Amino acid sequence: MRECGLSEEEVFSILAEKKAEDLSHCSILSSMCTLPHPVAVRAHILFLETNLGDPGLFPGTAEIEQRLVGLFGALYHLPGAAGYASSGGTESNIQALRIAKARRSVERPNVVVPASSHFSFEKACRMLGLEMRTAPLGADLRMDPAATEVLIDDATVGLVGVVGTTEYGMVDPIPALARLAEEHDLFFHVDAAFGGLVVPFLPDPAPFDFALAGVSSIAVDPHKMGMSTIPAGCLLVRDRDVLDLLNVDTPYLTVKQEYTLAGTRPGAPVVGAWAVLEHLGREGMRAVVAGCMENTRRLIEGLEAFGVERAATPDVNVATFRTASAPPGWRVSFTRRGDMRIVCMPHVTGDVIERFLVDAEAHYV
Ligand code: 0PR
Repeated sequence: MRECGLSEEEVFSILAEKKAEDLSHCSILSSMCTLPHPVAVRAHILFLETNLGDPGLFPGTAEIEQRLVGLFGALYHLPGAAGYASSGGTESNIQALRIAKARRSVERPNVVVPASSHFSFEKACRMLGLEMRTAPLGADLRMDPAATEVLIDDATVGLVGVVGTTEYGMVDPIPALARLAEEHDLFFHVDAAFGGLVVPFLPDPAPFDFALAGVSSIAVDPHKMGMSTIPAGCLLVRDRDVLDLLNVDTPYLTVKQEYTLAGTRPGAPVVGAWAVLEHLGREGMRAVVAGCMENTRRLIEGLEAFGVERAATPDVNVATFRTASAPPGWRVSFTRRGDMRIVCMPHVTGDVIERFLVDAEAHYV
């Protein structure tokens, strides 16, 4: 650290230079994050210094966090659902598996996750000493319930299904998995980090939420399709008591116990997330999702017209293609199987897709 500080202008000139090195969202087709909605930015700035880790000091912010939980509870057909705002899908998934492990004491516990699950489950299992059993997918790239059941035994404490898989944008057969969870008394966590703010707004939404009796918890990330500022996730649980399994004493805070993973927790993105969803309402979210799905279809049809085959017909706005090369100048990603992957986030507008298709024609045809 410097002995004598730089002037504010000097600091900001360095920052401006570094910011200019970052990619602009105009060319980013590989991200599940997007430009924050202006309403999120405004709310975020207003609550910059708030800390949900000591909620008694920020009761107004804490109230908005609980309203966000209430909003998701209502959206997921359980208005009384409990939960809290996390830093994103990774934390929500870790916490869900902590609950699954704490709920049943068995020797050498295991959890069953789909082969398509996000790598956060591997982190969670390593941290928690859980054996991770990977259930194969069917030809449709969705978790196969029959092949899943084979992996369940007396030491299985948790089951995971995904709504909007990271790589191919598929929705697992949650009703069949929920039945399995009930039959085997498993904690069933639905990772809807991405799809939780897509599927409810589709014209014919697949059932995945608390309306299914076997669903125990749901992860959803406002900092993905919710257009909030980063970091904003949310973990919802059917039964409030399971959160208490994670409690530790916090004697000198304004609350005497906490079940969250992080201690200090930013209020700003949480308030931003709530503000956007309140502002847009279901109607606004349906319009955002319809636009993203339309762009996904347009992209798939456009590339197929150039002879680039789709790798899947996705349930959400993730388009994948059987090609290992992308038109220059665009930031796309590639799946573990080597397919090109484009996430049609809100910043990937119709104009962006058309510009991409012009470059794609020159590249592939
Ligand atoms: N669950 C699912 C289904 C996810 O897709 C992700 C992240 C997570 C959990 C974990 O969420 P957090 O990263 O918020 O903890 N999916 C994206 C991915 O790993 C995240 C991402 C976003 C990656 C933007 C790159 C990027 O530029 O691909």
